[in-house]
Amino acid sequence: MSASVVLLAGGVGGARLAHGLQAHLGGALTVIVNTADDVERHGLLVSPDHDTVMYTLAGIDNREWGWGLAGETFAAAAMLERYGEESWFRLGDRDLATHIVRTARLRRGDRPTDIARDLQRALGVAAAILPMSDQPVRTEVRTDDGWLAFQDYFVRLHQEPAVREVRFVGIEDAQATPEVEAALEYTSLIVVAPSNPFVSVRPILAVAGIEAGVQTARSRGVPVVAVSGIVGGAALKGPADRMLVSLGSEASALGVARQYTGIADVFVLDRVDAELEAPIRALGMRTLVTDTIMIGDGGRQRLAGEILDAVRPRLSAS
Ligand code: FO1
Repeated sequence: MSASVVLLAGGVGGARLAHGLQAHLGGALTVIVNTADDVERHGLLVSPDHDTVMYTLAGIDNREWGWGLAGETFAAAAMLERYGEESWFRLGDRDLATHIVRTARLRRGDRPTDIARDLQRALGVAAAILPMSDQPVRTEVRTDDGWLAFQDYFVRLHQEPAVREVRFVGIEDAQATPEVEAALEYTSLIVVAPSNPFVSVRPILAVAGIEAGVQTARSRGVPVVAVSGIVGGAALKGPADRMLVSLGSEASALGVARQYTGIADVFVLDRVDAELEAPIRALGMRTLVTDTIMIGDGGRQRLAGEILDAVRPRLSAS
């Protein structure tokens, strides 16, 4: 298939679907990743969603945890702990190399997009993984005890506090990179990964130029397919189900679909939620009911293939 496909993705769910799509598309896949989860640790910049997608597309990801590297060791982390450094955000020895290279090049003034591309090429990644912008954006969540930086909420506090509000610090100065704009301009299909709508997908769409780029693509007939990360009322991974409730929606595929009203043309939901097809269609979306749980590489390729087949007639036309 010569058509190009753009995937908007956050962490774990996004990485798995990206892997399935890359098996079909290779270099014709471009992943626009959320960078608002980025965090500085021990003086190094860590970009979790980018790195999770990169390691997964390189086939060296830690399948057990859903982040970091397979076969990872933590000798450096143990030494940092001996020096009294915080250790709740665990950085493995090989993962540290990524952050060392990234931080050194940022200090030399290189663009995050260029750094990301070179890291991906070194790992043999076929698809292109584009940071949503080259300017820093940081998600913060408001809990009953006040505002928290994202990783403090997600990792240090184990996603335990109820999230009342989400904000993206720095978003007013962030803009789509030329690479992101070009990807949206020339794509034949846009897929929204089964990532958290609030803290993975929304930050990407909030970057100046990205939602407009998506809508411009739609106006020329490019379909937008969103995949539910909520199955049977529960998130496959992470806090999306609880956030849907605490942020005033509902923990269901319909609650997710509502976040994409006016953006998604097709909504992919799991068989167990088939009774939600009618209310989701009432939002103005076509529906694809299938097994949305990706078990292993085969499951990732299957779901990706079903999405591509669902829009193929339009792909070849555009
Ligand atoms: N998640 C955890 O639950 N515990 C960790 O110690 C942790 C470390 C970590 C290091 C590098 C990295 O790229 C991701 C890491 N994550 C960890 C996952 C990360 O918090 C999430 O993947 C994203 O921020 C949310 O998608």
